[in-house]
Formats: sequence, structure tokens, C-alpha cells
Amino acid sequence: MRALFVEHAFDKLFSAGVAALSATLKRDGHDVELLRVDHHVSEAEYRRELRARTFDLLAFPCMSFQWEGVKRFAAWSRAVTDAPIVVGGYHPTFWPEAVIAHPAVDLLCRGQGEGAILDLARTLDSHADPSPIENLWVKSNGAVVRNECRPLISDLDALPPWDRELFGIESLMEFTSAASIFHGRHHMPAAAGRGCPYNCTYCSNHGLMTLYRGKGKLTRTRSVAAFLAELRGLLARYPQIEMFEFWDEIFGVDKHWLREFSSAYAAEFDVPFCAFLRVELATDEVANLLAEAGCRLVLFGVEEGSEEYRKRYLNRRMSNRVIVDGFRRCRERGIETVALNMIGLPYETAGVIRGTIELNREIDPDILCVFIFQAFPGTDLFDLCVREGYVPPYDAETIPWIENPNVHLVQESITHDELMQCYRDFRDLQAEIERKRGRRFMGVTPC
Ligand code: B12
Ligand code: SF4
Repeated sequence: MRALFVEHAFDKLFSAGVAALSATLKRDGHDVELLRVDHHVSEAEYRRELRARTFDLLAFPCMSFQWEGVKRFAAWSRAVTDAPIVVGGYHPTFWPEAVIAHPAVDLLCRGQGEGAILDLARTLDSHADPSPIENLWVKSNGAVVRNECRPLISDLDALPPWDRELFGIESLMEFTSAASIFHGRHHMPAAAGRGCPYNCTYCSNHGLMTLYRGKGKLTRTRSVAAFLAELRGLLARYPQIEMFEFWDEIFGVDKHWLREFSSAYAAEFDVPFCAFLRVELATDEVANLLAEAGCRLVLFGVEEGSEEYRKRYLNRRMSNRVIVDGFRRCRERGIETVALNMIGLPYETAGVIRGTIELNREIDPDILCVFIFQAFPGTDLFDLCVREGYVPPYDAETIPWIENPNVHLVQESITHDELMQCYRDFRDLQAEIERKRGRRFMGVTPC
């Protein structure tokens, strides 16, 4: 079976989901190709690209803001091919009815895709019926078969390493910001685990917990030995690597694992790494373990400056003191810090946002990042925004381009002009910090 992944690419970033699925398919003997399509591509150009390739399956990865492009490309594909079209990733996982209703979509995949895409590939090879495959919703004889998800993969060590070659990672690494969340060259992404035990209301993690209730533990970590073996292999293959970026939701969330990892990594590797962490987990011990291992930068979600707001609407219960202390502990150990923030949250006022700016001034991170909030299907805040009428009545057709600051909730608590002024004030602080530190962040974050 030959799978062609078509990615609606709005940046050059490497995609972990596609890399994981490609590795799984290739290990089973299937061929995989990747077509990355810029959202400006014309229909004629797109069709030309597709006609130049041979494939049995068209596979579209899809986060919510990619759906607008995925729909277009899937429709254009129909005129060129009869190959089945499958859409997978966060958007079909959490907004499946709208995705399966699209006439060009034959199947969608909810949740983790390894088992499903493998079953689908084998089914296509044997010309069998894909409609009973777990995780998939399948159009069949004018109806939709909506299958349950299979249990989560419990042993991540059993998975093959991401197929970085599919993306030409070697050339990606040559460009700043291409394989990197920073403007860093020769950065290599990797992950020790998947999932997160928290449930912030704006994050899809909670939706995944619900989807997989009774189907295994969502937060899983590979063994230290298997993780280090992958890193070792990467360094042997790409000696130019200057930094690893660990894309785990929360790196070392299991403290026993972190203890084992820290000493083993320090003993063998002198390549620095960066990772995402929760402030309340940044205790003296964890900060020591990270620093000793070679962590040079951590990314923390601050998100909002009001303790009361965070607790009530974001389900983040840490105090401002805990936030400031978490940053300080890392800084004292020579680990640089990134503060990630959101503004334009539901019910937020300009005064509340000013509090967030002030908290960031107090934190004084090495890199400051601010995003205008967007509500994603499958999250509690999305449901709240729909109830309040702060987002358009979604069929998710209108989920906007992520980089457009003009796109935000429409609500009584703050006007467009006030929000834009807050955004500018935040960016002023960001510029001040950048001038002081001489560092810049590319502007992408999971949280
Ligand atoms: C690591 C991470 C990142 C990394 C890298 C992401 C990447 N390019 O791979 C960084 C930090 C760069 C990042 C950036 C962003 N991220 Co992010 N990120 C994550 C995080 C923490 C883990 C994702 C991951 O690597 N999982 C492991 C990989 C192996 O699995 P996966 O991607 O989930 O894919 C599996 C399935 O989804 C499925 N699947 C995926 N594609 C397909 C396709 C087919 C055909 C099939 C069958 C199955 C399938 O199978 C895969 C294997 O099991 C998640 C989740 C979270 N709780 O926060 C958010 C998350 C994915 N990010 C999100 C967002 C919004 C972003 C940004 C837009 C943030 C911003 N404003 O800039 C950017 C987008 C940049 C980009 N081009 O990807 C959202 C997406 C929500 C949504 N509904 O669309 C999430 C869910 C967080 C949230 N807010 O809830 N992110
Ligand atoms: S925002 Fe971060 S800490 Fe909160 S649930 Fe999502 S991944 Fe976990």
C-alpha cells in the first residue's frame, strides 16, 4: 500500500503525528510519501502535484485551523483520484460529524492513529471492508459507521522512532525555525512520552481523557533506555545536532523517570535540551535534575495573571507565588525560561490582562510569548464560548488562521480596540525583554 500524506502546511515545522504514522506504516512494509501544501496553492498546481504521484490512500493530518485547507484540498483531490481519503488528528477527533459530512472525506480517524492506519493499509492491500476498523468512522453504503476507539498504546517502546526522513529533517535543521520551536539551527525534536495528567479547560487533553476513559492511561512514558537509544541513534546519524527539543506535554512528569533519565543522560550526552514543564512541578529537586541533565531552557504556561481567573475558568490552581518561584528556581540553575501567555480569554477585561502583563514583568522570563486565545472544539472553554455566543455558531468552517490577531472572541467584557491595545502592550514588554536578552521565540506553543 502506498500512502500519500497531504499536509496543509502553514509553517515549516516538522509534524510529530505524521512522522509517527509514517514510521508505523513503513515498518509494516508500506510506502509513504509526503506532500506539504501551502495554503496559497492554486487548484491547478495542487492537481499537478497529486497527478505526479502514485498512491492508494490519501491521508490528511488535521488540527482545527487546518480544516479549512484540508477541506479544499480533499475536494480538489476528488477530481484526480478515487483513492480513499482519510482525515486524522485533533480536529476529526473532536469535531467528527462536520468532518465526515464533507463529501470528499471517506473516512476519519479519532484519537491515536497507529493501529487504525495500519489496519486500513492492510485492508486496502487485501481489498477487504474497512468499516469495522476501530478508531475509524467510515462511509459505507450511504451510511456512516462510527467505530469506538481501541485502547491506548500502553507500551510506547514498542513504537518505531518517528520517521524524520519523510520531512527531509536534515535540510529542515539547516533553516532557523524549521525543525525548531525557536530560531535555532540544528535543533532536533523528540519525545519521551505522550499525554498529560492535568485538565486545563482550553486544552484538548481533557477531551482525550474523556474519549479514552476506561481504555488505558493517557500519560505514558517510554523507558529511559529506549528513549536514550533513539537519541543516540539520532546523534550518530545527524552529528550536527546542537540541541534536542523535547515535545512532551510535560517533560519528566513522572519524577522517578526523571531521576533515572537525568543521571543517564548526563553520563552519556553533552547536547543541551529544552522542554515543556508545569510551574508547580519545578521544585528544587526537579530543577536540579533538569539542570544536571543538561536542560538549558524550559517553557512554562503562565497563561493568565489572575489567580482567581485561572482557578475558576482555566482549572489551573497554582498561585502567582508558585509561578514566580518556579521560574526563579530554573533561572538560578542556569536554565533559561519561556513564559507562554494567552489574552482575549472569555470574560477577560483589559484590567485583567494588565495584571497578566504585570505578572510577566515580575517573572522576567528570558523569552516572553503571547497568543490571542482561540477556542478549539473538544475543550471546555470551547463549549463555554459557544454557550455564550462568543464564537460564531461553528460548523468549524470559520476557525481562523492562527496568526491573525484580529481574530478573537467577540464579547462584552472587552472591545476589539481594547484587546489590540493590550496585545500591543504585551508585545512592548516582549520587545523590551528581547532587547535585554537578545533572544526571540518563533511563536508556537502547545498550551
Ligand atoms: C508537541 C505539541 C506541539 C509542538 C509540535 C507539534 C507538531 N508539529 O508535531 C509545538 C510546540 C511546535 C506545537 C505547536 C503548535 N500547537 Co501543539 N501540541 C503539541 C502537543 C503537546 C502534543 C502533540 C504531539 O506531538 N503528540 C504526539 C504525536 C505523535 O501525536 P499526534 O500529533 O497527536 O498525532 C496522533 C493522532 O492525532 C493521529 N493523527 C494525527 N494526524 C493524523 C493523520 C491521519 C491521516 C491519521 C489517520 C491519524 C492522525 O495519529 C497520531 C499518532 O497517534 C499537543 C497536545 C496537548 N495536550 O497539548 C498540542 C496541540 C496539538 N497543539 C495545538 C496547537 C493549537 C498548536 C499551535 C497552533 C499553537 C500556536 N498557537 O502556535 C502550534 C501549531 C504548529 C504546528 N505546525 O504544528 C493544539 C491543537 C488543537 C486543535 N484542535 O487543533 C493541541 C491539541 C493543544 C491544545 N491547545 O489543545 N505543538
Ligand atoms: S495545557 Fe498543558 S498542562 Fe494543561 S492539560 Fe494541556 S498539556 Fe496539560
